Amino acid sequence: MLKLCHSGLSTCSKQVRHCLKEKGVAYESNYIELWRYENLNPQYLKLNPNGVVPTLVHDGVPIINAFAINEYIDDAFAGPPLKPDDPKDRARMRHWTFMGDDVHQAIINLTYTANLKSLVDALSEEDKQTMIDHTPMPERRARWVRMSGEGYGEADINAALGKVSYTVAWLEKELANTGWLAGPRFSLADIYLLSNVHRIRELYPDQVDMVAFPRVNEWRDKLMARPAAKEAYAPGTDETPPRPAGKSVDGIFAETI
Ligand SMILES: N[C@@H](CCC(=O)N[C@@H](CS)C(=O)NCC(=O)O)C(=O)O
Repeated sequence: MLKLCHSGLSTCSKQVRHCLKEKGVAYESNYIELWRYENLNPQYLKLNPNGVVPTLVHDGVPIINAFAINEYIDDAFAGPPLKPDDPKDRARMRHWTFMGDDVHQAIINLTYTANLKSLVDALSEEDKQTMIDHTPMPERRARWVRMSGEGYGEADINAALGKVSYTVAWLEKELANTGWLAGPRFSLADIYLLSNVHRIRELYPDQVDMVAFPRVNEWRDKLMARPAAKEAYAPGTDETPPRPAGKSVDGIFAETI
């Protein structure tokens, strides 16, 4: 009835897993292995034409885009409310999701450079082209073209880090108000930004330095201590058993999910 198509490492998948676990909603896990390009499988593209994770499928209806999914979960299921009551706080919650999406673009470039470039370099030229041809979103296709060639250079990395600094500094200021991002209690805004801060801390810990950003660190620690976050962020969360390696990208497209 409720199926989540997601990937363990993906920041956006963590947001939805975290939300489902905060609400106490059970779901079937359908693990989409990004490093094997299962997100570009024609069967999956029918559910999510952008070819990204996550996708929630409820009663056969696909719901896409992590924040839209989380609002849907909060609206459709019982459990603790995860949206603020006050409309001004709701607007703030949505503002933070836009901030989260913005910084996520920078984080993708940092993640690709740190974690993915060597995997792309290992693909055959044919597989690289298959990837490019099958990536539906123009900006993602451009990223694959870039990653198949020289990748991101110093200027790109500095630009991405500039966006990260801007966002973290604003978070530090915002958290002076209530200790949460949108009003007097924990909300979907906290879930959304946590995954981005978590990734920044993994890749560039200096960007969220304890001394310069004490509130961001305190907020992150208190969120990560929540049982739902512990489950959602645990390595290998909800993964289906590993599939055999060594197939070409085209071979993977032929499989159903
Ligand atoms: N917020 C958007 C972004 C989704 C997104 O960027 N997902 C990443 C993982 S965090 C992905 O699937 N990347 C695969 C790719 O770009 O090829 C959404 O939820 O639809």
